[in-house]
Amino acid sequence: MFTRRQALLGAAAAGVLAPVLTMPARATAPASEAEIAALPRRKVTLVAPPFVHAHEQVASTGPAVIEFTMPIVEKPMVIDEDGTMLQGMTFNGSIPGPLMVVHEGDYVELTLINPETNTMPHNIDFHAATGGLGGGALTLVNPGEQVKLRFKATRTGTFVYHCAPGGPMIPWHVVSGMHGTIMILPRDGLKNEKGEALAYDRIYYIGENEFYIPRDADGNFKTYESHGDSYADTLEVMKGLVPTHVVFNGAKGALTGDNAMTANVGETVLIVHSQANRDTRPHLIGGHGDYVWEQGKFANPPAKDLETWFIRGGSAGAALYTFRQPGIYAYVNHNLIEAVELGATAHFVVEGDWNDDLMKQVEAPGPIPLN
Ligand SMILES: [Cu+2]
Repeated sequence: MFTRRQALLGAAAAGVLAPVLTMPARATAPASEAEIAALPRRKVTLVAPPFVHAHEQVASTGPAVIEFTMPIVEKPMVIDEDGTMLQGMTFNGSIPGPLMVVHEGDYVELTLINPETNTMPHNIDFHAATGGLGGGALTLVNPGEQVKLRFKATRTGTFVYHCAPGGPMIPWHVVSGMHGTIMILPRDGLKNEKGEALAYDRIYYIGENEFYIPRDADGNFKTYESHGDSYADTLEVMKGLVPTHVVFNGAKGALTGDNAMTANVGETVLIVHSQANRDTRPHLIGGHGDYVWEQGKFANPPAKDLETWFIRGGSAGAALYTFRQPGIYAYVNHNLIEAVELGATAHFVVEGDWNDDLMKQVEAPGPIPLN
């Protein structure tokens, strides 16, 4: 977990006044291979969502080459409390794939591994990258192959990445779990609409995914032996555009109960929310978005005080909220049928002191007095 204190230490280490790259990288001349080779390199170990690998909010150094490695994992995954099985496809073994964090001007260098044990070709399209189908054209790997892609992080924000191996394989791989998000922070960190610094104490990554699980003649969800086995039936359900499940982080209940996200009163949490295929509308019940980059792009000032925000299919957004009351907060897709019936609900468990000024039960429930 990355803290505000670490962010401030990072800023202090940078001497604050130290020159940092503030010009958009896309406005500068292309760097030569020799210049890129001279940059420092850093390896990042990715972690499974909703958690996010350690990172600086304010960059304490200049641009670097940030090295990531992601294996592609095809595996059956349980997606609800009834044991319904998805023939899952994942980046790094989780749905969604991990949140990757770099700064503007950094180079992302990804080694994408398709192990021999897999059955299908895969690739990766980064919405943050420029050219080559977002990298999709340069990363198609068969089982038993790996590939290394480098792209320059020229625009700040939260951007989806997903598999896009061509034709109907594209939506099939995406709705089978092959999507994630990269967050490219401004080198000097997040800012509000006045250009003042914003920081977070905690960050969580929620990747929403709808599933299309075929049913048998009795209406029960079918289980398949393999991805290939499930393909034709799944495509038929997909073409109906009526999902059987709409979930956060790969399964109903993946972020509720014992798996709830946590925070303390007074802490500021950055919630990154992606949907690679379909629109959604996150809402924190009993809370708000203090600052929301609905489109997820930090070059635009954040909207303030939102009740519900809109995440376009194929994008990721970010909401910053300081918790003011303790309790269990439900964080939902505010299509409430999708939240309650289909699974798109998460929980935040927040500890701290209740503030009567903000809310108080002035009188407990009781009988209605007779005149
Ligand atoms: Cu794929």
